[in-house]
Amino acid sequence: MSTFDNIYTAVAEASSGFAKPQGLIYGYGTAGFRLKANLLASVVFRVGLLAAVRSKKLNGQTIGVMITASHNPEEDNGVKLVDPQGEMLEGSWEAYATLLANAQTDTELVEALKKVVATTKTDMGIKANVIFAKDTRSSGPSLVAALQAGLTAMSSEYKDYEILTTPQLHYLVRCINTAGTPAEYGAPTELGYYEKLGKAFRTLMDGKTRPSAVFVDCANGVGAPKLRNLRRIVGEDILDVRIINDDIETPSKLNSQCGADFVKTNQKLPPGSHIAPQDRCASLDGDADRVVYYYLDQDSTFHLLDGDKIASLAAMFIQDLVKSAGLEEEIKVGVVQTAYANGASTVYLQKVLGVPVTCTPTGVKHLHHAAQRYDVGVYFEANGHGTVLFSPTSLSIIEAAKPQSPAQHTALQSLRALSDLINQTVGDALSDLLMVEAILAHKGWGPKEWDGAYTDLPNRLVRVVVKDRHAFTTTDAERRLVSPAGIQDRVDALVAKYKGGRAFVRASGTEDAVRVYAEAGTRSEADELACKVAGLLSDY
Ligand code: 16G
Ligand code: MG
Repeated sequence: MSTFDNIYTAVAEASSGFAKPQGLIYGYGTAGFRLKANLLASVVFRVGLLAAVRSKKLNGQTIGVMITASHNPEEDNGVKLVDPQGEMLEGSWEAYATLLANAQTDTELVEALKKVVATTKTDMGIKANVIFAKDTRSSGPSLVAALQAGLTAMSSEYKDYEILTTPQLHYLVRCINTAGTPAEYGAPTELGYYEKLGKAFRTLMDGKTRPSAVFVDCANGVGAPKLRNLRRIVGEDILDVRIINDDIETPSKLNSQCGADFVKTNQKLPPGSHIAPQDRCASLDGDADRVVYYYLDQDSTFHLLDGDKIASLAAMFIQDLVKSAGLEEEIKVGVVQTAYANGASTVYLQKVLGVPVTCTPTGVKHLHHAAQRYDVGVYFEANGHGTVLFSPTSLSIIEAAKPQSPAQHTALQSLRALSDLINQTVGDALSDLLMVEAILAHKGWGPKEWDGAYTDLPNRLVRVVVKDRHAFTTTDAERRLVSPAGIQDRVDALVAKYKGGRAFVRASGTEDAVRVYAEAGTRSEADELACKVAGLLSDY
């Protein structure tokens, strides 16, 4: 008997209470595991096992587990792991999560667990530390019980932070792991999160008058109570937030006819919004890691200010601050986008602002890693996931810089405050919201002035159900298809017929479908191009 057989026995015993449904194949994808909540107990139990192994592997550093299904309907749920610096689980471990989730019997599970431990050369003698939280879904508590059972079987230490936004959990993980080091990120409490953001926001708003109200649709999810907390700590004298869609007591309302995904997909106001032309409005998603803005113009026409607009606003502002601080030789600002970024935003960033732009495949982890390669890396998906990363070197430069004038002093102070305000672990709707509010206040802009930086090219997104989406493989950051053979040439031939046209096809990572995106000079041309490209897919 090895010393750790008692752990494996405990795992086998506990796992019988969380049997894997027959015939289902689970996969840890860009958003972790996500599906109908009633199919998730066995998966969450096993995520508990893996979280403990991951913590042991990393010398007992704290690992996070978030139970949420983001913008999905209330009957869904999901689970994902957070690595020690608050980033997404390292890519190579996703396969271990999938392996554990698919072990059919208790015996197979123990075998799979032993395999993960052996492959990763994990010392089972190290104490594991895990923290977790959940969103407001009614299935959350039972999934937490499954998680606790997995952690207990592994004799892991753990702490339940109850209901939080996803980015708040990422923040806590980083705070805990950096406590007492030079890179200490903040106080490892929910209050510490609000205080860090609040202090930074007040510094940025120093000398500014309170902007007009911003109306925030919280998707009837966790963002509502948390934004209320944030508003209280920031201070209503400087931040006028009007919260709408904050009913977390009625499960069916979560993400229903509201929230960032609804607004982005339908390009319209959530029904029941009572707003006037030029009011600033924002929508969060169900776990508050995504935000989009929008407004109505004088004719009550709806205008979306999506992730691309937020990235452009942030890049413009930070680039100006870096120049004003006299640091433009030392600190280079760059932007990371995906193929879904509106072509007009890319042109604006490169040609007008003169900042480099990198394109990566869809999914936060890809953008995050690419942004880490810039001194200051602004990354946003068009759908509103994103943040701004300050490299350790740029932070030291900003910290050490000696201002030569009052203007330089102010710029440096603003840069320092921004690096505290913007969540450095993951895209965070609450933090991004404060960033946008602060920038608009500095510029004295309303939504129309912000929107004026560039005009979006008309675009159309179409979802197509195909026989086998896995047959659609891509290259060049998902902008070109490699297979099925010959299809990309046909797409190219269609695109060539439209002036300023662009289109690409990629398999969804979250749904059993293929997505087609098209852009062109006019609305009808964009629709036509998307429709024609979608039409090609039926042949495959
Ligand atoms: C996931 C990703 C999101 C991406 C979306 C694409 C994370 C945390 N989430 O929700 O960034 O935009 O997938 O979905 O990475 P799709 O593959 O179905 O188009
Ligand atoms: Mg989300």
